[in-house]
Amino acid sequence: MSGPPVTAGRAHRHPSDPDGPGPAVQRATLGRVRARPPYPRVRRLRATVAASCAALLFASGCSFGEPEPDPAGEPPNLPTPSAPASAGGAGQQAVATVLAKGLRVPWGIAFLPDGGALVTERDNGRILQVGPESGPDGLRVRPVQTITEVAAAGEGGLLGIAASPSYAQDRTLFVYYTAAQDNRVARLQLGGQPTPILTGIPKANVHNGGGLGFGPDGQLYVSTGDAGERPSSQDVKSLGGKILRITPDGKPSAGNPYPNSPVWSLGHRNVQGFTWDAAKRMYAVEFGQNTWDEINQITKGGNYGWPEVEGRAGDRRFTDPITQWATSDASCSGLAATDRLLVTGCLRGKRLWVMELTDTGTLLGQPSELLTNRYGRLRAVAAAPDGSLWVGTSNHDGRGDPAGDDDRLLRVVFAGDDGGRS
Ligand SMILES: [Ca+2]
Repeated sequence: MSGPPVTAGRAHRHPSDPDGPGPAVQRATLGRVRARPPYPRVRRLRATVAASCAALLFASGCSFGEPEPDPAGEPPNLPTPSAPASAGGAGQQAVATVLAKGLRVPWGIAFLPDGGALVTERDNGRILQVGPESGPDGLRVRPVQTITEVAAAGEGGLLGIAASPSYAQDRTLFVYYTAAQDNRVARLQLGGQPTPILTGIPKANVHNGGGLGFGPDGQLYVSTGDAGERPSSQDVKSLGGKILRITPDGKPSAGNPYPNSPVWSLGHRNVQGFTWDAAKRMYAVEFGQNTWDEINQITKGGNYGWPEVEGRAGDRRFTDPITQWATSDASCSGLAATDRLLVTGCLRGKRLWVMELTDTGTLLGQPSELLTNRYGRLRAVAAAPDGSLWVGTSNHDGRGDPAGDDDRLLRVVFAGDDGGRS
């Protein structure tokens, strides 16, 4: 089937962007990127010059992008594009296509071996299966389970979701949610009851953390917030304001920095997103108070300063962020890595920030922004098995200005200037 009629840049323009970029393309600045094997078209990106040197041509997303070949997993089964999916010409390109519409505060995304994904909805506690089959509006969206223990309020609700690294065999999922008394992590198989494996994470109307994901070491990482109790972030005995590392049974992982403790790093205010790069370095995005939002490289036992400091402090007791933004430009939630790029989705900033990593895990050049004000508030960001990024809007979260088809799931593909020809 074909995608909807293409009026690029209009049909999906967010109301907050009445005088946004022209109908076809949006220009943004991004590091020069090129495709390289084994992903001959767009999958792997490699920086060749500093991040601020090249213009990136951004095509808005009303047509459906052609799925890219994927040696590692099945790509989404998207409709055939009815028009070129990306703007032509020289220079680097990123293309956004709308994968799904009509969601409500999509928060976590976990890809499954069949190329589809499970997506949590924060406020109604539902788990949606998105794809791999397509429907009239993109990928088919089907509610598959509601977590009835979820007590959604404020920033709390059904938050992160992670699939077991051996999901194809064990069909096991992990979810992070706000319950009546706490935030907790539970294990479940679809259709079954969730079994809590880690409870007692502080909850509040704000700063509930919620990130969940398996690291390259096979351990389950959990990011929490201070739940408004600032001192908890520096208290090793509290689960608040931490990144935790546990086994799939909820026990502290072997090799954690504190004996019999799930704490992996501390001094966090509110971390909702984290990821690992190709060199297995961990990064997390952090909401600041009212000055600096941070990207931190996370190390075992690292202390990231909250509430003593915010942003770069040069205080030897604490680890400084690798980059920071004013909260008005950022307030970012999801974080994903694709090859050398680190991408975070921002709520108040209504954009993606794209960072290019060096071999040592520092930033090359300055972060670049994409999609600014185009889709409203952005939250979930996840790297799909086909090398694209999935991005969820968050315009129904009570702080946004929803468009008729919000919330949306987007697919973002970065392409080199030799994309499709190398
Ligand atoms: Ca900090």
